[in-house]
Amino acid sequence: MKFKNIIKENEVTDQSLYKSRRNFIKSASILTASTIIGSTTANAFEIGKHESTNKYTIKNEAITAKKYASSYNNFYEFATSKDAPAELAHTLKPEPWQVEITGHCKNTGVLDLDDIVKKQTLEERIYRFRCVEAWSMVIPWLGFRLSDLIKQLEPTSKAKYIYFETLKDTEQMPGQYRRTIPWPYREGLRMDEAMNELSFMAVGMYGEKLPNQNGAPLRLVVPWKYGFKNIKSIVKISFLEKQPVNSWNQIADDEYGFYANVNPEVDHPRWSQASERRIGAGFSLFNPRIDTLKFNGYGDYVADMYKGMDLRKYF
Ligand SMILES: Nc1nc2c(c(=O)[nH]1)N[C@H]1C(S)=C(S)[C@@H](COP(=O)(O)O)O[C@H]1N2
Ligand SMILES: [Mo]
Repeated sequence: MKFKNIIKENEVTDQSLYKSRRNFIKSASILTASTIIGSTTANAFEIGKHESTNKYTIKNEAITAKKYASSYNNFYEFATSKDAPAELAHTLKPEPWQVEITGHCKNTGVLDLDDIVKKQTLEERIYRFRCVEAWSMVIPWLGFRLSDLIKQLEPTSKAKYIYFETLKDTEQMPGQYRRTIPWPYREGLRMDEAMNELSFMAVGMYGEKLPNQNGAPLRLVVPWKYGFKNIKSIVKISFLEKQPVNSWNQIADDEYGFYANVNPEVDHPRWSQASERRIGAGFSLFNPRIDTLKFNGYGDYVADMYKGMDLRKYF
């Protein structure tokens, strides 16, 4: 399948881009449990209390309130503290947005994000999110399966890995003046991981477009892996033959692996991964740490991909 509507940024007006973006978010919201929309102002509520057609829904765990998910962030392109990205990320301009497709696939080129999204069926997925720093959240994402996008791009048999890059632009992302990370931020997956039914491209959360600080307008969500794999504000996707180097692995390869599968049995060299702190679940006294689950609780979907691999070596 070829993309019919590959248009350049200057061939459409900002207004039409804006309108189509509004439309997909609107129609996407209709597909989701309507109560989710109420959660943007309310505190965390029980997932079990509203209807969800989502087979991935997590029972007996509250969705993290949006105010926490959108104000406690890791986004080094703006700052290294958790609260600063929400204050600073207004300089990012997520509309219009284009994504370059390169490497071993048939449909290389520059695609407008609106055209990518128009071809997808948007759905809501409520997933656990576990940062390597041992905090966690439960987030209702809005987006589409990464495998659906990959099928449209038609990778060749040489494509063994997929590689993502974040925008590099000091005007939009002033934190890039500091060399905290060799910019741009980069992440990769093995092709079978990318095709897994859990791998998701988010364009929204809590029934709305992604806030800038959460990686607008397009980010990866791989819930069985540590948070740093969930690369934000993606501008480039490449299909590669060899395993690429992801940013955190490049910075400290003894601390952050390529796989980064959530694993309570394999500690970070500087702290335990056996438990985690659920953000927004109350003050520390009433907010005991909870046990971290292997593959973040998604083993039924993903464990087979790592059969026979030493997860201490491939961490
Ligand atoms: N481009 C980019 N993507 C990124 C990061 C970043 O600094 N830059 N931080 C990662 C880390 S460490 C985490 S925990 C999550 C945080 O996502 P959130 O702010 O939406 O919770 O984003 C990941 N994706
Ligand atoms: Mo993280």
